[in-house]
Amino acid sequence: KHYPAKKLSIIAAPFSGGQSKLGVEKGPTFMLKHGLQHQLTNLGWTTQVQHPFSQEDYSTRVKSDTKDMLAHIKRPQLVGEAAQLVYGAVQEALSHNEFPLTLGGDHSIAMGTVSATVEKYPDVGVLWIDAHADINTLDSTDSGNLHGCPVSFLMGLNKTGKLECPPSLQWVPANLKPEKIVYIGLRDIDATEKEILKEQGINAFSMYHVDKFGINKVIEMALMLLHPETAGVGPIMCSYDVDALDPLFVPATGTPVRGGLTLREGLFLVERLAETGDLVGLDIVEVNPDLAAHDVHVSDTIAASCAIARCALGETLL
Ligand code: Z70
Ligand code: MN
Ligand code: MN
Ligand code: MN
Repeated sequence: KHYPAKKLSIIAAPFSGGQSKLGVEKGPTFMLKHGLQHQLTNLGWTTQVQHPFSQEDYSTRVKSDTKDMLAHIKRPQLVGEAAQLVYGAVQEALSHNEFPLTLGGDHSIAMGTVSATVEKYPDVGVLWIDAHADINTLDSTDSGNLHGCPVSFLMGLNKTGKLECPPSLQWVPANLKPEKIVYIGLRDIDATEKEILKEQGINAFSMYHVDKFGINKVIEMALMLLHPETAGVGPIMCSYDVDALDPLFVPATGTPVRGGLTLREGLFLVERLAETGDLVGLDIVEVNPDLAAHDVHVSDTIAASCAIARCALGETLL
């Protein structure tokens, strides 16, 4: 319904500064080398690849810029700059009625993808598929890794804290309301994050709920929660951290947590979103080809990540 012209803007976001493990910046190249663009063309999409970081060298800056700290918060300047470039690329795609498919990179880039999508579709519901809640604030984060914080910035939770929001992240439009995000797949949440989720009244389906209700029922409930007035119908954006899937299927990621979604559950989820015709944007993040003990770990991870994109964009089994 939203993209009758089936035009796709694949946004390559090779960024690793939101966490501490190098290699996650290789995600986009590996997915594209696997043939993702051609696979999506075969589904009837006109595709182009955007490189918002073409003028930057974040890989070098991530390694060399040791002064980019705010208390224990790591690389706020770099993360703010990179996410803002991604924000611009998603805005651009949406302004041309292109579907933005953003390939990470770590999950801090979702500060850009989600806020640009909420700007374009003010009633959009965000499905955050992840083992983690990524809602730590500057004050609550233990690790200081900003990929564990994007949701707090999207919701404006760092405007009132003890640590002042660094200038590099003040551009983030705090346009995501707590009732417009639902999580699926959670199983590794900090105590501080549990409190924030409760305080903000955010709806979340952990792996417990996936086991209890099954993935189909969980998605139906999530859609109803995001669009209560229209019986679950309305624009949806999906920010998909591949660590939501069990490490059996996606071993090459920075923070694998056992007990995750099966590959079929993870693909069904996006197949179901494609079926609604209301998906308006997708991120696929946290693919790290360097964190594999064997070559087959890399190929499994890349194959699963590309399958997420294809299923979200219309591939069906029959
Ligand atoms: C933890 C933190 C996180 C992904 C780890 C972990 C966050 N809550 N997210 N891996 N993808 O550091 O804030
Ligand atoms: Mn364009
Ligand atoms: Mn995660
Ligand atoms: Mn994440």
